[in-house]
Amino acid sequence: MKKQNMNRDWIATARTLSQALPYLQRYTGAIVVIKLGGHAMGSDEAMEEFARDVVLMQMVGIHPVVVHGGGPMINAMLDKLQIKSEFVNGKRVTDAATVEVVEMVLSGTVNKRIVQAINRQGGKAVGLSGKDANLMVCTQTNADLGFVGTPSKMDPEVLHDLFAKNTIPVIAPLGAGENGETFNVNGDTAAGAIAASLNADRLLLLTDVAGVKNGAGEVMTELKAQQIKELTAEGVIAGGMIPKTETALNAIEGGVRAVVILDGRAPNACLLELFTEHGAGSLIRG
Ligand code: X2W
Repeated sequence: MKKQNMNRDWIATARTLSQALPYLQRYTGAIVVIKLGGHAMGSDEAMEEFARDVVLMQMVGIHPVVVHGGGPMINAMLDKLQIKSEFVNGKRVTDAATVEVVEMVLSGTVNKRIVQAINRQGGKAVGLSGKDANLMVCTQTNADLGFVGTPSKMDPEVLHDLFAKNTIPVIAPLGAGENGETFNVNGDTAAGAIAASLNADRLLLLTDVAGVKNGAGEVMTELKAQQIKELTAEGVIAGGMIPKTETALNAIEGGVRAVVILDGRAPNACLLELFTEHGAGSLIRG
């Protein structure tokens, strides 16, 4: 690289850092819950970059919480074991054999991959599921879905303990039932319930789409909860976006300040959202 270009690069880097100051000040002490969906979990390099962003958030005074999915990874393991699986309204019909595989994949492989990636970037992550310390107790969602749970009683104390120790919680979306059952919880639903229990400042839903689109197919950068309701009634918000916007509305009603739906595959998506004027994806407020 020529010296002149290099100077320009460094000057731009310094300016970027300087311009981030108001955002850094705004988020000091803030709780930011990040939902990392299975479809947004890419290569090892992408995971490394995500982990670096999470560690950076913590270094500047944010309390990040990662809640993850892993639907595609569960599908791959069920295929290998020749267990058939189907979804009804975005939720996996989960029998006793399936829930065992779900827990093995989510609490095992997927959770530990994220924990390890964060620790390799110099952070201190601890993996847990909704079962740990009674974080997320569930009831059965409906009998036809089997062991699919709806969060019914949240106890986020363990998360506050981890914040006090500068430890980053990484949470698999499983919950215990009152009778000792293991429940499979949709990752977005779990992230929304956890964010609400913490009265989080932000819930970032990292997906594989750029955000909520209007009738013309353009991403809407800011929306009110009421607009979401109208766009859903008009059929503009449809399909796979509905569980995301429903999670956003529930989270906001539950006390989360704002929810952002954004493309987790975009480079440094979380930093772009939190630390620049530009933001990323669709910001939803009450
Ligand atoms: C999900 C849990 C994982 C998940 C499942 O079994 O696939 C239910 O459907 P993504 O990657 O975020 O979609 N649970 C009840 O939500 O993963």
